[in-house]
Amino acid sequence: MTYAQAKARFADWGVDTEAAITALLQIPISVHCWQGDDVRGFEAKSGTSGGGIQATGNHPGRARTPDELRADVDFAYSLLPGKHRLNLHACYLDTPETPDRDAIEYRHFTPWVDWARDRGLGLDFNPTFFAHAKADDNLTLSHPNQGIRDFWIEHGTRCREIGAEIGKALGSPVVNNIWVPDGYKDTPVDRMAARQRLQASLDAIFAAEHAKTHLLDAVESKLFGIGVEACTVGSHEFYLGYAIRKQILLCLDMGHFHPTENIADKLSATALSVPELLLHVSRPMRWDSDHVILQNDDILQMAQELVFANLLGKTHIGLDFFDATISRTAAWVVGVRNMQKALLRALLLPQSRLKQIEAAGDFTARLVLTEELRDLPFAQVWQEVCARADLPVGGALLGALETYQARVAGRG
Ligand code: RNT
Ligand code: ZN
Repeated sequence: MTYAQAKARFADWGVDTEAAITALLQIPISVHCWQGDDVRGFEAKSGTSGGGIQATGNHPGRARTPDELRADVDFAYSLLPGKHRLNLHACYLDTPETPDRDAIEYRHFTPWVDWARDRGLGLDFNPTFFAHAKADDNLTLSHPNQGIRDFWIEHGTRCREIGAEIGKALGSPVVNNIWVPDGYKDTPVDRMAARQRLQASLDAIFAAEHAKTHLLDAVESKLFGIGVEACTVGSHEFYLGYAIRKQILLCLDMGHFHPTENIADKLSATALSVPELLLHVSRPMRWDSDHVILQNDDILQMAQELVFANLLGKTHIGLDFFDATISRTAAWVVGVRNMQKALLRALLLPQSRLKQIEAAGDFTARLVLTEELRDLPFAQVWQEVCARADLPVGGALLGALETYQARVAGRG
């Protein structure tokens, strides 16, 4: 089937494929830098991630320097339709200096800003509350020791300042997302004290005002992590309440809920009470929250909710997975493309007709049509998007990914 034929099929349903393509190309995906090097970062003494998260595998080609990581991301972007963002973690600083986390400054990140400006890209940012001696017990902002809390408060405060500077320099607000690993392996007897300490530390970090045109604050909840099975201080209820009270962004990571929960269902429910949302699009599998995303029902439903609930304008879509058993650049390209394909499919559905049928109470028609619509020729529209941008699909995509992987495989 040609694109013209597919376009006609969609037109039969009242769907304009050109409008869908235009809308898709306006949606930036925030690409997470940490897939490129297995969440190691570029601090003098960087090691494994800790904090209940872990990248497993030893595939050749891990980026060892900021220059290598930038080259890898550039390559990934070159295979993606549209214009995207880069999501940096504080431990990815690019400087010959060796500041501790409580001493980082904007100037330690300016090579990233210059790189982003050259390419017209936006950046996002995250404080790094893990992989550090002061986080070895998986307690940071909720640590019982005031000195340790102060260290991490200083880190969080500086990250907001750095994020605001970056946002100002690039003319695009930086989403600064706070995730802390804080929690307990076994059942605590004083959850309240831990949560009060986390709350007070967050209040201290958020005390400074930054222009929303430069910085958007987000907080990310979690259910559990490795070694933090009994209690996560920053649970979903904790951060939902906190984000509403502070009117900041709530970050929903798709890997951070019980496996039978439907994260797509949470978008409309939370969006009514927080100003904007941040998504960490991910794929949980058993105890791991961070597999490369597939075109599975979870992702399709997420994209459909974003489109049907009219939430694209108030949702920042970021990816969060790390797989070190495959080509890291391929992981990025497949992950971003899957998110884009899911969004395109949602944009190509006859939304108003389906909503009318549901409002009329005709659930039979809703079932029949939603299942029949799965057979529409979405693939031809995606291939058209790629063809117009001169991007490979299918076997040609694999070839391009393998060629680059072969070039980086010799990295030690
Ligand atoms: C961890 C959180 C968090 C991290 C990144 C590296 O479970 O999902 O977002 O993955 O900050
Ligand atoms: Zn996350």
